[in-house]
Amino acid sequence: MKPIIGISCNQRKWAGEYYLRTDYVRAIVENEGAPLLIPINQDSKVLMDSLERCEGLLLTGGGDLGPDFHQNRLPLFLENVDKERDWFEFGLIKVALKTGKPVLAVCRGLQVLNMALHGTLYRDINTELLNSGAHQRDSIGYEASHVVYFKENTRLFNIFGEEAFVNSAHHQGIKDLGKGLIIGAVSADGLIEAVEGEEGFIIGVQWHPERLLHIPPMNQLYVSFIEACRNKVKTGLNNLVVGC
Ligand SMILES: [Mn+2]
Repeated sequence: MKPIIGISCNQRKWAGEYYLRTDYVRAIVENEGAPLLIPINQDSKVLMDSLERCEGLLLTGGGDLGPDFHQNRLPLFLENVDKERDWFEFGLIKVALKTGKPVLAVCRGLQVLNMALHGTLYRDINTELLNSGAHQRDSIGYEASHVVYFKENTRLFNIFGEEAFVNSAHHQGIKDLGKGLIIGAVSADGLIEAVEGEEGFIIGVQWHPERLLHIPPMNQLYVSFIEACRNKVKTGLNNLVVGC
């Protein structure tokens, strides 16, 4: 049996549609996982029952987390905010962490993961982080645009080695690291570009590896995630989640 990977979906509320970029499904299917798309909803029992059937959770990219999730409540610089999606994914990550399932969190997903473990975010790295460099250089994300440097003794270092060229399409980022997380990679300007759990398989990356699958380590990240799901690797961060 292939491990079932729950994937969080986005929505176009005005059109009455849920949607998901095809790259995520391709990255799971081509690496021996079975995707289960989870649409935005606020029913906590539905979230729990959906994830119970999954071996792991893939949190996807998207717009900015809304003002509910920022300590600095000024609404400036927030783009494509969807409050329903914020609370849906916050609910999903809480269930995944509480039940100890492997998590791969991409771009916005990394920010959701960090918030769920009591971390904080830059609302806008270009105004809040001096010399932050250009992280929005490539809005489509099929080409790498800046380097990240991996920390030794991490799962990410084992996959990527010392450094990698990554794509970048974000203007927010991690300010204070969440509890139970360690830094996996930083960019040249010092911004945290990847995190992982102190134990188990929890990985968050600020870039989009599923849009760079032709680069072997990017695909290997998905391979390792699906392997952890198949082996039911437990995380042990269950007592650190916000609202426990
Ligand atoms: Mn970046």
